[in-house]
Amino acid sequence: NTHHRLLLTGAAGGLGTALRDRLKGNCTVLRLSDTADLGEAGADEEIVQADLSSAEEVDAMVEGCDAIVHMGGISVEAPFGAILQANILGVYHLYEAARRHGVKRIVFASSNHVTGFYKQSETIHAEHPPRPDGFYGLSKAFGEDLARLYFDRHGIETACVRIGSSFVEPKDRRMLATWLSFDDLHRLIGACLSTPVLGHTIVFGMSDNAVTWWDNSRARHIGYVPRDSSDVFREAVFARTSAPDLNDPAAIYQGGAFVKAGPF
Ligand code: NAI
Ligand code: 15L
Repeated sequence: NTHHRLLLTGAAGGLGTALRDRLKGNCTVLRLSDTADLGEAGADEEIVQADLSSAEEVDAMVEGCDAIVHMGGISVEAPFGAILQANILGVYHLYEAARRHGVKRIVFASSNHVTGFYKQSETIHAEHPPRPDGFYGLSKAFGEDLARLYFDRHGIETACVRIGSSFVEPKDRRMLATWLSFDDLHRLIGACLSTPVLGHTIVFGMSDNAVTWWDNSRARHIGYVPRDSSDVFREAVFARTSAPDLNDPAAIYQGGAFVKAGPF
């Protein structure tokens, strides 16, 4: 176990649900939080309901934890007011609580939509400037910068994991490049939690896919080695989808359909 009490926010969501069992091996006690129902606390689990937009609730959620996996928040494009509350204020409240309570390491679920306006014909790495494809991606870019401030000033280490597409299987041709299996997500988080020196690091959350737009060579110190690949789904995905219209922005840009979502 790398940590005693590990907090998982967004625990009722798609990835939170996938991580709930998997993260038990990474801690003694797993504290689960969300606004949505989390059912009964299992063995070695604690449940703390909290709205990320409330500083008080977030403070109580964080107290007593020694590391955080922050999955909570709005996970798709949405009106700015909603993003402001859940993602922008939410991540600020989280880091303020972490600072007050001495939490020293955080894994932040960032997103590939921080760089959604790079082209699918480009390979980018962590030091390319952000090119968010909407308010959602912009809120994740804010979270990454906020995490950098709290590292530089307070020594709180963060892995900003720019998750590609983490689902049971890749749903379309774009996701052949962006897919991250749940097991690789867990491997990546485990590596972020246990590497001796994390610092403030940006890493793309992807499996070992043959087609990729992202270069993780600047995050070698994390020690993440993916074991899954979208390649095994390639034939089936090609068979059930048609060739993309190359004039469609969703086929041109890495963010896919997110580059066209909104305005609200
Ligand atoms: P999800 O939408 O299924 O789960 C997000 C959870 O956050 C939900 O259970 C929701 O109730 C909770 N939440 C929303 N607003 C909240 C608030 N104000 N206070 C407390 N809880 C709140 O999303 P998913 O797919 O599980 O993603 C988890 C994280 O990973 C998100 O931060 C998302 O942006 C990020 N991510 C996910 C990707 C994916 O492929 N699944 C890709 C890129 C990023
Ligand atoms: C995301 O950031 C979303 O949370 C997720 O629902 C997917 O749409 C993913 O990106 C993607 O780009 O496929």
